Amino acid sequence: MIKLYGAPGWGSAISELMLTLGGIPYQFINVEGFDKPGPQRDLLEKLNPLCQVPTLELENGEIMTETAAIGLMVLDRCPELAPPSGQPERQQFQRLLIWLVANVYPTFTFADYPERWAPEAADTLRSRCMEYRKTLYLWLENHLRADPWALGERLTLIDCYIAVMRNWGPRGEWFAANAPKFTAIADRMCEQPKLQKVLKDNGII
Ligand SMILES: N[C@@H](CCC(=O)N[C@@H](CS)C(=O)NCC(=O)O)C(=O)O
Repeated sequence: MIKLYGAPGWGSAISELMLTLGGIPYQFINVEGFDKPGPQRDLLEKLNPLCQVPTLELENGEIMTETAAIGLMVLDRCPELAPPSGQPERQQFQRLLIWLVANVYPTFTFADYPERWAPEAADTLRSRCMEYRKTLYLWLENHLRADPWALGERLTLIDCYIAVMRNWGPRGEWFAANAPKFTAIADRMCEQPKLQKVLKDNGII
């Protein structure tokens, strides 16, 4: 079975939602506190030198990281979690998947640990990243169909990011006021019967 190293509510929740939607079994290994020195970090660092979650150990012992790559692996097993090739939604799915991890996710890398990158200007780095992230989310809002899912009629892996990221900065109240489509999608994800346990385990509902 896949071993999924993660921390409740963190990025590992995105991959948990993906695997759960795909009906792919996994064992969750809680490495909460991995971002500080200690046994959890020692364990995770051996598997993933970036020491990030999610980190997966696949059935064949291979290590898999990066939510987008995990998503592509899930799609190999469950193609119905993306629009079929040949439909225009397919390209938008591909674009948004990479766009999220290439643009939004790095703002967390820098803003969550600003003292790592700019110890002399940590507060400025944190607040600039947050302002930039808000502009990214406003762009995304304009590219969401939300009828009812991000890409239209079909629930896709993009919706997994939305459900988890709504709880991260700038947080739910900001999204509700500024990104109604994003909020509606996150709310819908929270109602999915299949996802109730994983959402609860991650403190999302
Ligand atoms: N590009 C990675 C980013 C993963 C990531 O940044 N995860 C965060 C938790 S939400 C993390 O582990 N941060 C710790 C660190 O960067 O040191 C992905 O898409 O999986």
